[in-house]
Amino acid sequence: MKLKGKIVLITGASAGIGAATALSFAEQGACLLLAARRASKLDTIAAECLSAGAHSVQTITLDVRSYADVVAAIDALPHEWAAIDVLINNAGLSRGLDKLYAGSVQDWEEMIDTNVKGLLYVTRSVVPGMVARGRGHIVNLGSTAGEMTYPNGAVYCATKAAEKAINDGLRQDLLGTPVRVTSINPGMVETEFSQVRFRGDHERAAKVYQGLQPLTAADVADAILWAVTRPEHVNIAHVLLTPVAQANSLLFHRQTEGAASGNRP
Ligand code: NDP
Ligand code: 8X3
Repeated sequence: MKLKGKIVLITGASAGIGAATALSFAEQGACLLLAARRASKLDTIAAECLSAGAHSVQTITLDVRSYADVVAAIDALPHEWAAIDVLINNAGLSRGLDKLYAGSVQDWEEMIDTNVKGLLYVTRSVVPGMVARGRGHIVNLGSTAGEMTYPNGAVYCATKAAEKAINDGLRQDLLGTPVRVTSINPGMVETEFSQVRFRGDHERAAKVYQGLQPLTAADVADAILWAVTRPEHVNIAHVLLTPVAQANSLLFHRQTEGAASGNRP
């Protein structure tokens, strides 16, 4: 599939994997709809995308946790932007690392509302149009966390296990249409993710990546671009990518002296 002139909606495009994906699709000449809550960050990414070769860019200030806002944003798209070809359900976050029985209910709700319900809301708003037009591709951001739960992260892991089920269910429900569905499941990627998880505690966030070379957002964007640009009869169901120093959710090889290989800081 060639991306020149194709309409691509990326949620969570203001940072990390979403921003890197926007740039890599911009280089292919795509028309980009960039959605997130932080408008000023989106404006910066939009300008970078135009310089990188995007055909055109629109930003959408949107909190995916509100179904009404998601529906309104999609309904308000001008005619020339309405026929979305590729939806990248990337908006997501983790909050805290706590034993389940001592966790914050507010944190649980934020993760579930964003990573599960937000993904469903955007999918529900965009995919009927893809089916009606007879073309489209949905890419969902999963995680190694959805394949294997780790201590103190049960609720974040549960949201990514839900993503796996939704991805697989959507692919089954779209059977008989030409619409494709892909889950991209990265391991550790150095983005704002840990800053958000630890609410701006830079020291704690840095420890997550200590002693190993994590994936970059561009590495994940590359996998997304690859999945989307396969021939139209090929559906990539899921891609699992990790740093070489990570075997799964639990097992890491860190060069830091004294660090146990399986440590999750
Ligand atoms: P970042 O924190 O760098 O980026 C997250 C993006 O999601 C931001 O653009 C943020 O924008 C957006 N976002 C968060 N909440 C909302 C919301 N309610 N409405 C709209 N947008 C929202 O993290 P990553 O790039 O690392 O994460 C992207 C995805 O990749 C997530 O789904 C994450 O779970 C997944 N992932 C990340 C991994 C990692 O190790 N980093 C590994 C595996 C998967 P804003 O704040 O402006 O709204
Ligand atoms: C993000 C990767 O291992 O921090 O999904 O949960 S991890």
